[in-house]
Amino acid sequence: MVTEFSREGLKADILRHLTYTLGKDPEHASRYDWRVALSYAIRDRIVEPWFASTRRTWAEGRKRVYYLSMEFLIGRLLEDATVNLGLREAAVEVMAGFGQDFRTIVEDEPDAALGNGGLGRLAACFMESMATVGCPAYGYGIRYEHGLFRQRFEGGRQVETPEDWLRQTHPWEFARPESAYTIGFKGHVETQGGREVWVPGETVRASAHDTPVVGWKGRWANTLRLWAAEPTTLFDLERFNRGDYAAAAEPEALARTLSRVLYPDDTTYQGKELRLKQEFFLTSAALQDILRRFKAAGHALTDLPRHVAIQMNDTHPALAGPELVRILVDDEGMMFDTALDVARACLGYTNHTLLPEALERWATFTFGNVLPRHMQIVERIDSWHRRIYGPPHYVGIVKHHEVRMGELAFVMAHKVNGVSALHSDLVKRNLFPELNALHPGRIINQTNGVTPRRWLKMCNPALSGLIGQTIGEGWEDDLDRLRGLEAHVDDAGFRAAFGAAKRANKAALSDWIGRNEGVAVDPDAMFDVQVKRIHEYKRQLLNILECIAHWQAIRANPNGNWVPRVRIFGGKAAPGYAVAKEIIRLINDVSVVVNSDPEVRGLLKIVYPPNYNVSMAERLIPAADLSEQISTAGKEASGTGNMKFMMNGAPTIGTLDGANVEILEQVGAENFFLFGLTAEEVMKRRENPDHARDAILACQPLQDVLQMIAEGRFSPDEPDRYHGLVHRVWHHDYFLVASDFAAYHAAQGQAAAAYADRDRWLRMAAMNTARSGFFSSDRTIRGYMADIWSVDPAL
Ligand code: 26V
Repeated sequence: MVTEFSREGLKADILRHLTYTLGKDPEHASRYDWRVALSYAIRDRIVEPWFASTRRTWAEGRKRVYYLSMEFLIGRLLEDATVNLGLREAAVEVMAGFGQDFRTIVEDEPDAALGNGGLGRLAACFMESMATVGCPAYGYGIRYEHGLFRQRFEGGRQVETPEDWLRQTHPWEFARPESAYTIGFKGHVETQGGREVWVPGETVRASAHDTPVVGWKGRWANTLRLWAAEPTTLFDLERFNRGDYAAAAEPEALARTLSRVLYPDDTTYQGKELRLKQEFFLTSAALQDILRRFKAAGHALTDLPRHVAIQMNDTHPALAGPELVRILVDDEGMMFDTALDVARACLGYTNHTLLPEALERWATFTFGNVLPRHMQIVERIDSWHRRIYGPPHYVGIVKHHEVRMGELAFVMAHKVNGVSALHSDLVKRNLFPELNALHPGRIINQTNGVTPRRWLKMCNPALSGLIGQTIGEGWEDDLDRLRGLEAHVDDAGFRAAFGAAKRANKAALSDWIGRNEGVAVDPDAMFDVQVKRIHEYKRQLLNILECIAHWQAIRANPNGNWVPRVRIFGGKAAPGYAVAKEIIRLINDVSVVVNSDPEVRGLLKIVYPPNYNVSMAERLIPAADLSEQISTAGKEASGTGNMKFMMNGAPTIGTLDGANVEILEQVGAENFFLFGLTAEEVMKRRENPDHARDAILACQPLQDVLQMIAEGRFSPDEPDRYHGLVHRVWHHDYFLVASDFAAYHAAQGQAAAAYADRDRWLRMAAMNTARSGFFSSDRTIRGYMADIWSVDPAL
């Protein structure tokens, strides 16, 4: 309940922060000043529940979860915190009283883009859900000075520029210079008094920055602790005094590169030493912090698993295994076998990809050079495992002069999980078949989810208002209640209101596209959206080829009964991923031709706003009619965007891949546009060396589309620009774009027909929202707590 009292209090606190924290006269305060003052006032209101949660965790001796992740893609924090504290209305009014528009203030905040895509955004949703369900937890990550690059288009091509979120004051964090640890690298191993001792050759400091993460209704708050790298010695005074200023600053420069930038490539694994150092930096700082807190409670180290659960978000923090063993054995004097048991009982590993090119493996040369003692421990773990579970099935951790991080994480974890039912099955059958046979039951599934506070309540006030009016409050932290909407789907009044909410979101998006892209789009057209990283397996290429076929069909039959469409793309390509960048350029080239074709008469528009990020997702997803989830079956581990669209009332056009399978199961085939080969059929299909050629020759529209691209229809200034791309579709179509094209084209036709029947469409859309309860990340977190962490919720 927002009372007059809380409103007055908020107002006073904003003014106080503006005046005394920022030193600004309200007369001269800028938008930035108002935003930071409001953020501090909101942050103040998180501090009490935050302290209370920490006190309860200590007092009740609760087990804590430590979520280790190289990425946390959190986006903006102001509105999220305001909504969770139940203060959005109050903030809107109070800011209006100051002559400030809350929306404008909210949008002034830069995104914290400390992640690439799905894996990092999942970590952010998990942090929010752990706070909502009352799971005592810390997120550990790196405080990158520069998050994911900014994307611009120049002549349709992606251009990257550095991102700079910390240029302005970041009001959400508390610097904790007193919580700092020394992190070692390189050096050598000595035997001292019968024990192995690592003597690092380089050191840096990891210094903590804490951001409180508050859950729904402010009932619980946890900490996201991000580490910044600092030099252990500030500078070389001797060199400085000699006037060699650059050389004097070397230790500082060296250290700071560690937390300087996020690696922007989640496609292809590269064995870069800096990346390995970043991974150890995060892992070592986290483990030192965990053990410091554990020891403060006075428990015996063998009791660690009763008090501590450590989750490795993919293999990036998989050094947690050998590092924990090193601390227990070398520093604490535990027996090696005991240390292994203790470590394994604490550790869990989540796998997020099957793509072989994205699986981490380090050359033993690099690994042994950067982490000499860990190399010895990894070899000892490997031989221990071989001895106990040995041949004939044995798959090594160290093989062909490489350390395989997936195998290491598997062996060191008591549970290994995939992120959707299909994916977990493939993890068992294709990725770790031998290890699965040696450790039956270790691999489990935890289907991903997303937080409905950010991805429905906050980003879609129109729809959440209608939900509240229809089924009452309480769905936000009990999303299965959305099922209550089903009873209203037959009510024409409800359907009209559902349609009106969507229409309002689409009108707002049309305005935004008009202002930012200079493209006029009709809010009554069908908004068909594909937003995600650009990857071959996600098949944005399939989408744009179908756009061209659709355009041709309109031109061939201008008087046809066409459903007006806006095809929206969003997403970044890794800077070194040439094929993905070529696809971006093709989409932009096609949009120029199609959007300016008078014969199309606005029946088809293609828009690709640059720099897709969390904030753009919050704008696009509530306005989407159709959700594009068209990856090659077997390649998308789960997808989480697919769940956000579903919640916001957008039916899916998609393949049987990742969590699409479970979306289909929940929503029913009549509310989903299914097409394409299954994972098994994909494998079979590849056995035919002529699969692409056969598919192209059997599908005239596809043949025509490829012909037009090859002839330079979309690149008249450089007709052979896409020769390579077209050649690859014909001859090296690994992701089966050609083989799935005809089915996709047909499914698009079915979607158009469904959309043309307004009543039918609104039923489908509403059913998607009504049946999306399963995809709350609260459900996922409760699954991890029960099946992996053995933690009871405090709420
Ligand atoms: C790999 C690497 C390699 C080293 C350089 C940096 C880097 C960063 C990320 C990755 C792996 C990315 C794997 C990933 O993002 N998987 C996605 O995880 C989502 C959450 O589980 C899931 O929904 C998506 O389907 C899956 O692609």
